[in-house]
Amino acid sequence: MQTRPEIKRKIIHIDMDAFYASIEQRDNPDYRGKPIAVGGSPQGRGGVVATASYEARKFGIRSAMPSKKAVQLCPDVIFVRPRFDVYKSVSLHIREIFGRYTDLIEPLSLDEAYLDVSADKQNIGSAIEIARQIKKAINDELQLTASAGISVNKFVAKIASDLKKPDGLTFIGPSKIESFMESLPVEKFFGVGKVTAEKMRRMGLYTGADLKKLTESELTKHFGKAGKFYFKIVRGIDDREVQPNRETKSVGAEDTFPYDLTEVEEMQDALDRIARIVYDRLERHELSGRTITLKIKYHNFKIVTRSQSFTTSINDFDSIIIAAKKLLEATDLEEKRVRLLGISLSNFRDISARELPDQLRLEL
Ligand code: DCP
Ligand code: MG
Repeated sequence: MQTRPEIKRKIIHIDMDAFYASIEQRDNPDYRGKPIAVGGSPQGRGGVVATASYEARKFGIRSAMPSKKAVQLCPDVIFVRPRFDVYKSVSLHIREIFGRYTDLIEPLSLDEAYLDVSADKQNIGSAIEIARQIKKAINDELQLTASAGISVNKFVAKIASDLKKPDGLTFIGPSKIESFMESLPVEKFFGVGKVTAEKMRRMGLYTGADLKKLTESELTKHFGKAGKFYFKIVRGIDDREVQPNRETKSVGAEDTFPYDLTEVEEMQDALDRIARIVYDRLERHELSGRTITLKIKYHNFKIVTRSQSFTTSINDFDSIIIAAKKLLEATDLEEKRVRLLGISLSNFRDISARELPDQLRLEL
């Protein structure tokens, strides 16, 4: 049963701590207590780090950082090859644990999910107690730690789970939400990526309290549809329901041209515009994908798609445009007239261990 938004809900957001790295440290005693980076390579051949152990984070190593930089920060860092099949099975196990308390589970990635426990299966009633039990089960059954955020809506629960990592449990009750939102830096607001944050800073907007001074129409004027959301969220209002089975499969954008493109330079310019839209959407949805796909429709309506998969997920503009241009170069562009180009990202952190890294695929 889905609870109606106007009824006070109990939402838990669970996020595993240093997910890939903790699993590798659990399964290999040699890695325990040491700085490890999952993904990437010591030679720094263009690879990026998927995640780092907490020991490695002390040196400043972070997700999506080039391996080369990681080695500079910590020469002793140990690079570990990711084992997606293991991460996937741990993920299924934690979802099974969540399922003991509620069926309203919305996974965001392998290591993260929202739970609506307003009417929990065991009639425990207290969301804090349920979160405690979930954390204990994860610890007992998987020897891993998770952090939990508890509140009356998704937005606040998600921010809360990040506040006391690792092994944290943070409850933000209804009476504390507004002051909490006011003190929150704008970067933390859902959908505020680097570009929007910079724009906000230029406008003198640094915290929720600053955003709150603007009217709904002012916010919409400057930030479009997102402005409407900021207006509500800064007042602690987030009616988004926990949606079980909702899994975003891909995020992309495409463009049909007013005339067929024949010059490679024109196609590259078009890709640049499309990549910016894709980047913007990924940021807005806080997604990063391991597979990029280029779609080309020729003047005769024949469609070709080409994909490349990476060992770690990407979500930055440079990686998207570089990969898209490479895929375009790899197609036969001689004498081709192109009507449409599209770029999409898929295989979000979540999915498929089956894909081989750097594999090039041609589908006709
Ligand atoms: N991941 C990835 N590429 C990224 C970010 C993350 O492949 N750019 C993978 C590795 C992470 C997992 O997704 O282990 C979960 O991502 P989180 O952002 O939750 O990061 P961690 O769980 O590693 O650390 P934290 O304790 O901060 O949640
Ligand atoms: Mg995590």
